[in-house]
Amino acid sequence: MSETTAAQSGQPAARRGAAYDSAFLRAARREPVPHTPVWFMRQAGRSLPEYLKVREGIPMLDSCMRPELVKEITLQPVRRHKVDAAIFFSDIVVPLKAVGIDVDIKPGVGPVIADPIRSFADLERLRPLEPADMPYITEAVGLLVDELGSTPLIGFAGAPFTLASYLVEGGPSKSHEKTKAMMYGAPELWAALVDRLADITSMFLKIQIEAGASAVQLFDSWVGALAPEDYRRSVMPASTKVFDAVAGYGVPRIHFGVGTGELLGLLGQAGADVVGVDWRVPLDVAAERVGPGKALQGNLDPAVLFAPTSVVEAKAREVLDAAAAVSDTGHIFNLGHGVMPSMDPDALSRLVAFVQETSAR
Ligand code: 1CP
Repeated sequence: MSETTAAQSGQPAARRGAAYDSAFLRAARREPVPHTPVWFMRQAGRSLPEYLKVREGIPMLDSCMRPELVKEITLQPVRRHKVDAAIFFSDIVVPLKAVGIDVDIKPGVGPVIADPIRSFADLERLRPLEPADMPYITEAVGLLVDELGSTPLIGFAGAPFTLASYLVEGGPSKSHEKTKAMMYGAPELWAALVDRLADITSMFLKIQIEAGASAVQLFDSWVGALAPEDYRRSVMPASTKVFDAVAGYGVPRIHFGVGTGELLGLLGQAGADVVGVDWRVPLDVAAERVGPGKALQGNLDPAVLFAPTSVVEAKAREVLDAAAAVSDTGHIFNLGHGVMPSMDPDALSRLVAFVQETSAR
């Protein structure tokens, strides 16, 4: 892949796509929109019967390496829910597998790492990612962009802290105890680890953008486990490195984490164009904490989807009203975290229509 991007050569890269004037990309750039755009984190996946059908008998990580299947799964929620953006079907651990880490996604558990990273010697197993390591990603993004037309495709990657947690713990963790033990107790090893992960993540995003993704989201999912000062000192430089690495493309960069109420000011400084907010902080309050010049994404409590439609609509209206109260902030409607497997897909489709119709200008 050439180091010279379209943006660096003077050609506005973000203008090249058919999706440039979509409500989603306009909101991300904080421009006027015909309606508030809406999509859902984890919109593809186990809540959809058509997903369960095409995934039958195919392990999760194998499915991520089959471009035609990735295309079909990515398109399923777009067809069904009429969301304003597609998110590429893959997983945050795919680039780790691509550089040779022994990782598997176990059903009902999540990513499991055979040999966790715990020492400087282990770090050598985290070699740099090259585009040639994942031709299936370039192919799948290309197929999708052709098919999606004016609907934007969001590329994504895991942020250094969230990836480090899986690599150091060896699997999903609520307490992140080994991860934090390394961060506090072996700061030089920690800094080297998150720096290597920042480079891998940057390349994963570049590969998706070069293939045609028109926005990217950095999933800093578990960063809410950190106190602000620890985030600022030990994690933020690596996340900022990722945002800087893809700045030249001119595509919107979204930054999302869970439980980040106390971190929103720092997330606003880390380098993204759009800050994702979970359901714990109303968007008008979040806008104050994030600071000026950023669009916001969020933030309906996913669990609200299990309540009757009238309640879902009342709570969605609260989210729209809170965003409207800060009129110069672009707003992308989303859940405060991902779709849950047990959610009723019809309730999600109704929510999409409600948001698009209620917010129509
Ligand atoms: O067999 C299956 O269906 C496994 C379930 C599944 C799916 C559908 C996993 C395992 N990953 C995915 C796809 C996926 N993962 C997507 C694309 C689909 C979409 O959004 O529509 C995305 C964006 C991810 C990102 C991801 N993977 C995150 C960040 C998002 C978040 O929820 O905060 C994280 C933390 C992961 C790790 C992971 N992969 C899978 C699971 C169950 C988990 C979480 C495990 C844990 O609790 O730690």
